[in-house]
Amino acid sequence: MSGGLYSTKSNDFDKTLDLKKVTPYGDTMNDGKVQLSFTLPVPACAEATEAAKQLLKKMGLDNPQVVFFKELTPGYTFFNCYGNCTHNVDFTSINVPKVESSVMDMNETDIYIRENIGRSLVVIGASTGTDAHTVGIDAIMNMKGYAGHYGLERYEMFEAINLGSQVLNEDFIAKAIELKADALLVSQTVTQKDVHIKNLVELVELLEAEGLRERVILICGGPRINHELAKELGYDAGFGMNSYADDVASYIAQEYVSRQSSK
Ligand code: B12
Repeated sequence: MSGGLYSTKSNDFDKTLDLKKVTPYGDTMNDGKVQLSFTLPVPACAEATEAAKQLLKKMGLDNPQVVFFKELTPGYTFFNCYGNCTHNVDFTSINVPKVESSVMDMNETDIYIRENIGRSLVVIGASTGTDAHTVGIDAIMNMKGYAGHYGLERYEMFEAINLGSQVLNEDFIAKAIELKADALLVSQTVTQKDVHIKNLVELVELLEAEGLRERVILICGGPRINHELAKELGYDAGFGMNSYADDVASYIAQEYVSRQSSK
């Protein structure tokens, strides 16, 4: 007997990958399976799970399932759900702007700077404005580094100064002037009410007012920052999640050399 309800054939799953129609992968190709979680401002009850399922349907998910729910506090219920995404995207048509530099490791960057610049580059970093998150900027700058990538403080050819968090843009600029910074590294984690945009734009405006903007390599980073956004806001480069000191150090060194040679 072949096929039917009790078939033991396991090779009849869809295995076709069409990059023009990419959809989520759960157990098998093109099954569209996604997991998502959210909170509804209603008490936990049968009507609440039904409301969650109806929302999933409206989000374009077939076979909506609530697999976990719990009332977190009276009147607010949290849901974990599964569903099959009915949409797809054309992966081949996507082109995302990226920082254009080749990534070197710490030793290669140090050698590159020694040979092409001949002095240490001064880099100042901070998490600015009201942002109290330090782990991101520390990951890039700390001697110990992050996920096996040493931070800028460890490089021989960077003088790296980490000002910490909640640094006012004015104080950041004052330090940049005092230390004759070659590059400024700004970290922004909180994006509620677009506070990061306001803060990042303010820094560019203050640098322009001081006549400093073109004299520094201006970089921002954070979990919700990307190169495209950074460029839009007037930065030279932006780095998001999964970026390391190697990426930033290589970029600064190569950008510095490229600016010197185009002078
Ligand atoms: C730890 C933490 C805190 C700690 C921070 C302690 C500290 N010393 O940093 C404390 C408890 C203080 C905190 C407070 C708050 N937090 Co908080 N926090 C987190 C948490 C759990 C982890 C962040 C983190 O350390 N990530 C690890 C680092 C390594 O990752 P990263 O920052 O993305 O950095 C990498 C890249 O982005 C990049 N990068 C980052 N910066 C830079 C800079 C440059 C120049 C470059 C090149 C690269 C780069 O490189 C890094 C390495 O790859 C996140 C949730 C999460 N899981 O992400 C929430 C989170 C960031 N916090 C959040 C919020 C809302 C807050 C508070 C407002 C909460 C409150 N209501 O009080 C306050 C904010 C206080 C303030 N004034 O800023 C939200 C932000 C939501 C948003 N979109 O705005 C998050 C996402 C939690 C959530 N899901 O709601 N938080």
